[in-house]
Order: sequence, then C-alpha cells, then structure tokens
Amino acid sequence: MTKTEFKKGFLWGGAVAAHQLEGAWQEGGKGVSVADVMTAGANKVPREITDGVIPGKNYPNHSAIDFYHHYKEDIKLFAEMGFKCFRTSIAWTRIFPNGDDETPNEAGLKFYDDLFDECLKYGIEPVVTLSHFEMPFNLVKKYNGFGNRKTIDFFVKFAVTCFKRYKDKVKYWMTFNEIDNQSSFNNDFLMATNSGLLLDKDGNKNEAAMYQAAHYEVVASALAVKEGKKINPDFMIGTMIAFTPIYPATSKPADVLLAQRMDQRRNWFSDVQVWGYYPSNVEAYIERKGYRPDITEEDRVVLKEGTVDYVGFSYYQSMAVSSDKVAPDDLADPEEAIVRNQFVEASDWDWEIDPVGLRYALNELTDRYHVPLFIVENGLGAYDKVEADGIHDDYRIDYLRRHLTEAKKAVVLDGVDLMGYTPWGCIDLVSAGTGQMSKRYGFIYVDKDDEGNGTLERSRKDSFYWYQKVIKSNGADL
Ligand code: P53
Repeated sequence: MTKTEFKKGFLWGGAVAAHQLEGAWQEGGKGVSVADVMTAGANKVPREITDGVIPGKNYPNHSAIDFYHHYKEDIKLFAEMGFKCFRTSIAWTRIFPNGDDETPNEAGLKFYDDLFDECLKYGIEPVVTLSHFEMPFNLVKKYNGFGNRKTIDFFVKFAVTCFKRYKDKVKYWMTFNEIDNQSSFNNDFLMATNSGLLLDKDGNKNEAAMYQAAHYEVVASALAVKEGKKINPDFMIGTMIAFTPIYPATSKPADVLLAQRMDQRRNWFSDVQVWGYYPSNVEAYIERKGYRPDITEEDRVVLKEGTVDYVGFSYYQSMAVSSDKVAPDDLADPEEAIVRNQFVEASDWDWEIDPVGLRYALNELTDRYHVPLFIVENGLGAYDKVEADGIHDDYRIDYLRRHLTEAKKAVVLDGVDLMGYTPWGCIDLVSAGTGQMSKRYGFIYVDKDDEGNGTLERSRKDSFYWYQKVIKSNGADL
C-alpha cells in the first residue's frame, strides 16, 4: 500500500521553552538562570548578558507572557486547536535554584506536575526538553558552566529528578536544546545559553573551550539517557539540533568541500549522540588544532551506552557558503563562511526561507542516522498587525503550509519516519535571539510589546483556525 499521509498518532502540536514564556522569575523559589541576565536586544541588535541582574535594565524573560499564571487558559486554547502534544522545557532553576543544591525545590516540581496534568486532561502529550537555554546562573559563575566536569553531575541529578517525578506523565524527552548551535563558538549568546560559557573577548580560547564544554554535555546527555531508561524503559529520549542544510554557493569543488566541512562542524554533536562515538573528522580536527579536551576512556564507554532514540530538530532556514570567504581547510567558526543565497527569500530578521530545505533535511538526517525524526521547531518570526476584525497572518500560514507540504513529500514520497511536528512559539513569546516580543511566531496573539506594556490578553490569529484544520485532517488539508 502506498503511503499517502502522515502516520497514525502523528504528534501535532506546538513548541515553547520555559524561560521564553513562563515569567514569574522569582516565584515558587525559582533561582536566577542565564536567561534572566539577558537584556532586550532588537532586530539585529544582540542582547547584553549582564553580570547578574542589574536594576533598571529591561530583562524581558522575567515576566514574559506570564504563562506561569495563565497556563490553564493557554492549554485550553492548544486543545481547541487539537494539539496532540505540547513541547516545553522544565526550567532547571525551578527545580534546582542554584544548580548545586542538595535537594530539589518542591514548589518547582509541583508546578510541572500541575502543568503536565493539565495537558493530559485534554489528551495532550507533554514533550519535554531538559535544558533549553536555562542553566542556573550560579553554575555559570561558580563552575564556568559546562566548562567544568562537575556540571555533568549537576545536570544528571536534575535529569534524574525530573525522570523520576514525571515518569508516568512524560514519555518524550530531549536532553539539550540545539546542542549543535555552539559550533558558532564566537557567539556570546549561543555559548552562554548552550554551555554556560562566558566568552574570552580575545576570541583565542573560545573554540577549544567549546569542544571541551560540548564534550561534557554529550557525556551528560548519554548518562541521562542511561539513567532515564532504568527509570522507565518506555521513555523516548532524543537529541535536539538546529538543523541547517548547508549549500555550496556554486558547483566549484572548493565550495562543495567547504559545505561538507561546515556540515562536519555542526553534525558531530548529533553524530556522537546517535552513533555513540566521535566521527573521525572531529578527532582529526581537534588533533590538528592542538586541542586536548579531557575525554576519558570511561566517557567513551558512556557515550556508547547512552545513545538517543530519535532526532528532534529545529528547522528555520538553510545557509549557503563560499570558499571566497574561507578556504575549506581553514574553516573554524562556521559563521565565517556564510553568504546570502540569492535563490531564496528572507524574513524581516534576515532568516532565509527555504521550504525545500526541510525535505532535504528530513532525507539527510534519515540517511545519516536511520532513527525516527521529530520536527520540534519550525516557523516564521514576523511583525503582526492587530486590526479591528482580527490578526490576519496569511504570511505565517503561507510559510507553514509550504514547509508542511515539503515535509509531507519527505514522508510520502521518500519514506521518512516522522514522529511529529511542533511549530515554534505556538503562542507569542519572548524571542530567544533578540529578546523581542514583536518577533512573533504564535497562532495565539499575546498583547504585550517590547517595552513590557500590554494586557497579556490572548487572541486567536487566522493561523489558529488554519492549524486547527490541518490537525483535524491529519495534514491532508493544508
Ligand atoms: P528567535 C537562532 C538563534 C537563537 C535561537 O529564535 C535559536 C536559533 C535558531 O537556530 O534557536 C531556536 O526567538 C530556539 C528557540 C528560539 C527559536 O529558535 O531568536 O530553540 O528558543 O526562540 C527562534 O527568533
């Protein structure tokens, strides 16, 4: 029988992260996270990472959309759209406020019990990321984040606490959000959010530091997988990467080789998590650079024993690279090689829009890993206009429709095993990269602006009704 649609039980839903929507940054015993010390940036203006919370500065995540107090109302709206699942994260600082606390914080644990119960009440399956840019700031300051082997134990303790507490409520987990994004090792934001590393401003030590921290993270992830399976063998635990197809700018062999090199710089994180060992290209690269990360034989055993069950990934854009910018053998920081791709459009934030790249991504990841895939983020950050008769976000519908059409081809024509689809920011929230509210992704509009003003009232956009119809038809009616 020929497949004609998404599989039965396909996990339709939406995705968010705790720090970007919960707010209530000091309630229920919550500690300060790395996201709590990031100010509001603007379009193409990076956020400032301050040394602790400085009075008078605007930290948008502190109150966000106050999901902490509105979650019942919001989940009801997700249920109205027909969500089968809801991807969120557990704020590490609600459970271990300082990261190195002896015992977990009961009020934090209770909050997620209530949140997951509320989802399950509507038959919505929680899909949970353990670490989504929310490391306790104390771990950053006191231990240099994942630059320190001790942080492995802090993370595993956090993971095990969550696994034990929610073992009967949550089946789908991911360890680290977009673990591969730190391949951009000179990017302050990504290094702080991924690994809790504050960068060396000369830029000399950043790459070596990244390989070390990322190694501790893949070990921490593998240990969490191992422990998780003991707690509930039915858990499905995945990696989570920001998958970006890399295209050579031309068919010049040096461009093609460069594109492959850049793939290698980004893909090794998931290679290790899915295969259980480092690809030879990374081993050779670290050796050539003279880096000596602390990788023990015991670590290598753990990596083999703690491989993931599926690959979750975000897909927003593709990238083109040119050897006119950097020769293949000189490539270190992938950001150096990127050029504008003239064959695709770009969003108002210059994110290139490439639906075909999603089909490419699904095929590429299937060929490479042979495990089920889960699109856990996809979407268009856009300025929305509130009009008297509603919010007519046809540009968002268009973006999502074109991407889902390609995803469907990958499933139906190419045989990709796709578990589900959770578009990013199903309800408007604080942008991770810019700290803006005005970079909106939601099906649900939240009345709040970049200065923090607004009633927080929720309203349905046109895309809300469109997505409801998509889910109802299991993707047949796009
Ligand atoms: P925003 C790039 C930069 C920052 C975070 O991003 C990113 C990416 C995409 O690879 O990752 C994800 O809010 C992330 C979410 C984030 C979303 O992309 O900058 O997992 O937390 O909100 C969208 O527009």
